[in-house]
Amino acid sequence: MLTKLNNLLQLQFKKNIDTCTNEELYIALLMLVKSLSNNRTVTVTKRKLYYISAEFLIGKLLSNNLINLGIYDEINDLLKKHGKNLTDIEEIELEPSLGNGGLGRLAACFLDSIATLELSGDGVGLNYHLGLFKQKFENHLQKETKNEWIQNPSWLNDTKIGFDVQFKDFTLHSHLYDIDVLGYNHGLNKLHLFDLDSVDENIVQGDGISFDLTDIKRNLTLFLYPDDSTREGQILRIYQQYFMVSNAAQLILMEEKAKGHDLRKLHEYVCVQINDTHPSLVIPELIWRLTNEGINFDEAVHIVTNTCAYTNHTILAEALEKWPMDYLQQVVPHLIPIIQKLNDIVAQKSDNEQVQIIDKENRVHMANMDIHFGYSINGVASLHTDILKQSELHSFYELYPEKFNNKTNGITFRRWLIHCNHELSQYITSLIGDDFKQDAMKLENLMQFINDEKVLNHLLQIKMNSKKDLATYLKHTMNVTINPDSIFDIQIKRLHEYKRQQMNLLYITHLILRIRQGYRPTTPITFLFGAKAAPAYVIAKDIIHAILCVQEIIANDPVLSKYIQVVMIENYNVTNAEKLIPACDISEQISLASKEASGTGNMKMMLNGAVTIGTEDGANVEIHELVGDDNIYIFGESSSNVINHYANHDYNANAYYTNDNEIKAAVDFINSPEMAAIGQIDNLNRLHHELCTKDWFMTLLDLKSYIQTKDKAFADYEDRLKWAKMSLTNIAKAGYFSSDRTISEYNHDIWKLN
Ligand code: GL4
Repeated sequence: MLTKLNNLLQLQFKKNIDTCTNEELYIALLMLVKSLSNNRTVTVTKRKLYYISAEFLIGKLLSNNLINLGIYDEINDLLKKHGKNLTDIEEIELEPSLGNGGLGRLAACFLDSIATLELSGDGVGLNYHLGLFKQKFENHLQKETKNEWIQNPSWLNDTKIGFDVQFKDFTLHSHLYDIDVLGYNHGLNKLHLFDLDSVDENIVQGDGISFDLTDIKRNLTLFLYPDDSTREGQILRIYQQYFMVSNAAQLILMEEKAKGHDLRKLHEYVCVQINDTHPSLVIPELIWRLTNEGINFDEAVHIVTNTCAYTNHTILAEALEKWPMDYLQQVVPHLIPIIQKLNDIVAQKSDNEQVQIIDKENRVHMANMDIHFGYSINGVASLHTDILKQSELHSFYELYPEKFNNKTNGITFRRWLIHCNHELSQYITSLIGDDFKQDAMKLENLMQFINDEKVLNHLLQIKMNSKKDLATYLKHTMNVTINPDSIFDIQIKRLHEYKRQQMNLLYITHLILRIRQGYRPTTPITFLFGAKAAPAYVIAKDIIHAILCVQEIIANDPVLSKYIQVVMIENYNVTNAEKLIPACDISEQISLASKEASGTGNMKMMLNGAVTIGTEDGANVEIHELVGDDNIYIFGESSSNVINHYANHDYNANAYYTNDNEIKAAVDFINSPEMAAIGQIDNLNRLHHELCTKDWFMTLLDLKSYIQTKDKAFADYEDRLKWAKMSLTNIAKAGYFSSDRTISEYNHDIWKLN
């Protein structure tokens, strides 16, 4: 390996491993990985999957690729011998933030597992020139700046392939870049990212994120999810979505023709997974293209319906896309007659308004089209799927019970254990061997050590080391100092009211008031938050503002700061998630029951030995079942009660606020003079008003039981051995959440690739 590396360094830079810089070494390692992946053969199965997604939150690729090639340790040792450090070299790589959160990260974990299980399945998406915005804090407010990630050289391979994509006013020629997806020890697939040469990063104003929304030729693949609060913004999204799916359809048909397959049997050879509704236009697009190939409409509909499958990731109405017909008319008029015919087919089947594709306001419901003209619809955790069947999509379930199925999400253990927590992974190997790397259920074997004090103490020591590593990292990147001897209570996820970061904040304001009355936590607590708020989501940004103000109040107070600290991590992303997750003691999963479809951060933290405090929501329900009552902190109203509150309109935030002094005091802290002295009173007032008048996601409903449960968790933490047992149990039971399990289920029930 040393010779190979030195040869590359010699060829590129006329240097060797001892004389090169870290930048040069990074490039040489990238080239080494690429040449080793070239030695693998692309996986082939009878049927091929195309996983179409607007997001692939792949994270940095160097270390993961080294792991999956089986050469991580060898390279690591080799570098050490020559005075280099892989961690420093990893810093050279910029993170491709081509996703928003869980949905995009799930797609990335899935690609890893699809390749590892040696299934033929490629990802198809867009090559956004700028990733999800970079978050900065200025005056306790979130500021968004552009997030560049494409380096030269990069993991992108220029395929020189491109297709004409026809829009109403012009035709654009795409340009396809591929990223190799390496499975663990074997398997090679592709992530296809379509781009447009005329896109121009210079149209972005300053270092911000605004640009001319109407200049499609120059903005089409510039940003993921451009602001859609205006008509122009929404139309740009339709342009992006159509560009993505038209390219996908053309790629599929090109590959099928090259294989000599009969397009009338497309469904026997191809499966398209529609990840959320962004790729839904692939249905009319494929029908259009098949009819252009001489296949009649009804047969084309039959073929496409047996090719496409849809995953629903949320019951939040805001995420279920409905495009006004006149917007579609402006971008893709050639698809309108097809969508209308599909709508007619549905109207003949049922007169129930809820299941129509085109509604009375002439809007096209993308999810409805997916369910009628796809052969499978799945939810992403068992509770979520039940809610889809019983309430959200009940009318569809009555029509097509056989199409509905559950696929509880999973995470790749290569990235979320082996890569991000080397010490824990090696220790597990020393205890139970390394079979768990292939078969995650083997982690159960750790349960034999549940009463072994030596093992339990060792686990506590590993956690302490990860906390120290995080402290060093935060010192280095943000210049903040945190105390590894404190309890690390971590909430990391997109900022959204349903996820209830504001409830965590209210626990903290409540605690501030208690400490001022003389209460003293036994062990200090560090509350860590990581979250980006959508740039147009006002209340979410107010919540960030309030957290940052509380952070400062505590830091400036000599008494409070002895016992508690709040740190809002700037620019939460995959890279810093990899540092935060191993260091977590308490994993905050406190969404309003019924609203978090699954969550995957909950799985990552469990796998790394954190104990969850959570509501019975999403995959928390399954975590609870696996670890049992004694190894998780569950609180709050059940999803069925919450659903009833919405149905009956009987939740009254103001009653909770006025009738309970503790709640009132915690909420009133938000716009207190003390907070106003640091922050912006308008923002603080707005948040305060929202909480005690509307509180759409029922924070105050669960606040009391949250406070009690959290107090209990902090008290339990004092019994270190008891805590270590809980931690061990969580690790041991996490095997179910391997994305290898999830993908085997998708393959067995939906894709049937081999
Ligand atoms: C999400 C859900 O909110 C999240 O619970 C789930 O884990 C994820 C992947 O299935 O999908 N839905 C949307 S939209 N964004 C998400 O992160």
